[in-house]
Amino acid sequence: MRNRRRAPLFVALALTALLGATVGCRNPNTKPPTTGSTLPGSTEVHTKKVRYGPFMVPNANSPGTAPFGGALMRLVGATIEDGMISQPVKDVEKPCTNCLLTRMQAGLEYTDGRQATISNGMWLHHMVAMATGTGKADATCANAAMSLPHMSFLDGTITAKNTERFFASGNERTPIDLTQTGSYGYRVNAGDRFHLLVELMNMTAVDTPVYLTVDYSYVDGNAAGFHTVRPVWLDARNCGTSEAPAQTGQYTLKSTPWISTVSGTLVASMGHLHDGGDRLTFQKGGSAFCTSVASYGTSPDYVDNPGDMPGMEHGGGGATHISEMTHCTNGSSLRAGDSLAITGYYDTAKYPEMTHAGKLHAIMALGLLYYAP
Ligand SMILES: [Cu+2]
Repeated sequence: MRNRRRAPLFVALALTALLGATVGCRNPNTKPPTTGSTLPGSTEVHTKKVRYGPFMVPNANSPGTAPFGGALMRLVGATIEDGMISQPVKDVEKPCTNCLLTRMQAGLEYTDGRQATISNGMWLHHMVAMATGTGKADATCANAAMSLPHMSFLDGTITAKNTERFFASGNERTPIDLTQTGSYGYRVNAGDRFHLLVELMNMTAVDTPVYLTVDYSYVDGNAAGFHTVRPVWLDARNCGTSEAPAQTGQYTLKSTPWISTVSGTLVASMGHLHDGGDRLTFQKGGSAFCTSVASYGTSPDYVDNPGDMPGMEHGGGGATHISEMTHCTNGSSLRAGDSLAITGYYDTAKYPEMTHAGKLHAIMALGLLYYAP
């Protein structure tokens, strides 16, 4: 059980292997699928799945792998548990350039393309996608004294002032669809750089290579009638690891309000909680405009294999985990001076929290909101 791969090999793999996979277009009457843009101004929607990795996730009995043996994480009070990998990967593949991303959804795949899910012992614990480029700045961390998500790349050219967190996923794999209330997309310019924070967990007894995937939909950057959105990351533990200590019973976690400096339209939002979480609300000026509700075990992929790893305490015995978080479409207006915030609601009588080594697993309460200036 102790034959885990060493970190340097892994880092080399992670940094070099960035592979594109399937590409398609939704409109059947057009040219063969392409990853590039079509005619300038075209509203044709392209889809592309990008596979990132492979990431070798150590078996459940082996120490987790993280940069510098987890020293950076310990420095900020976080820990890397057995059977986990936590990996910043900079300059990863973009699905397109001079385009607008209209939909994104993360996934996890074995090297043969099969889906890797809780039911077979693999967790897409977290992924965060970040973009560096002209006009990019992290709304809620750009003015913070330090921002760990940005610093973790150990690259002075990646800062919260020029790099923004624009997409994220937990294991529930909530899709972001920016076209539900209108023609919106997240802009990707030719010079932009994409980076990922990847955290994966293995509950099996075997070191397992997997790819993180993102299914992107996009249109040309000048698509007629389309507007650009900006992301706002609202987090009860913002600019750090996002992790907070778990409590028991009914309790809430709140973010620091973000005061908008722009006016526009609220387009979409979705929350992320850990097991034990019931719902997450987004507030504008103190009143909720979106409730992102957690559902548990709505598909067999989110139910532990009853036979998994006795002694692994993350679940086991057929426990259910968060399988969906509601995605909100908003449409209401945003004005300069408005304050935006989130509140995460936990209820451990309703939904058990996960434990590890006899202790409650850290929890999160964060929401990602998109507005069109
Ligand atoms: Cu999380």
